[in-house]
Amino acid sequence: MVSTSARRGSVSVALLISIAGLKGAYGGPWLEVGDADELLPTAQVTLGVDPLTSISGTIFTSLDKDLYRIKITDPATFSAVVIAGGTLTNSQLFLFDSAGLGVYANDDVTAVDPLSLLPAGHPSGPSVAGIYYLAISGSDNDPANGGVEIFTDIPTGVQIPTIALPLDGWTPTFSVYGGTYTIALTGAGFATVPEPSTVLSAVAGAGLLGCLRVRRRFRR
Ligand SMILES: [Ca+2]
Ligand SMILES: [Ca+2]
Ligand SMILES: [Ca+2]
Repeated sequence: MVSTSARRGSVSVALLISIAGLKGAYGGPWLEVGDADELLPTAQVTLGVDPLTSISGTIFTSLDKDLYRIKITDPATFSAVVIAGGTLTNSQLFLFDSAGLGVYANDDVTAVDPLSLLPAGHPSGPSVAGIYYLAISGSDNDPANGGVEIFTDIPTGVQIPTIALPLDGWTPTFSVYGGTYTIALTGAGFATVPEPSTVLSAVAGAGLLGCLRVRRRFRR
């Protein structure tokens, strides 16, 4: 005979496994779906349960740029870095606020490091939590407003905005760089979180399944 505490244990384990499964399905990385667009109204919206730990995708052609709608959950620890291993060898990262105004950007980390870093705790970094847009391109496709570049186009280190106008296009520069990338993130979340009812009903469904399994075992 199965004791009450053993039954409770089985149900708890079933629930924990269900919740862990849901987290795996929704939380963690975001993988580019098709090709992310490059302008605010059509930016790719990340969807999932926080935290958002990375974004992976591909710069398909010399003119491709990818713009993602994300959330910054903790401005103090927010950071974004293109990690080694992708085939996009000369990346650029740009962060915009919810209105499309430039926050900060980076082409290369150092003169000898072709990857890009938006560091945590930078004075020009984000100061409030909320919706932001994160863009990646191959050097030297740069974001612009009315054809004027939004950031200081310095080759290394953090770039700051030079105009307070929103992203409405990109410089028509032909980049020789393309390939796959992964941007590791801290302090970030998904732009859109699934309705709690969806998650709860999935958890409740899994929990009910666990209970039924226990009951079946109990009857044996
Ligand atoms: Ca792309
Ligand atoms: Ca794109
Ligand atoms: Ca640039």
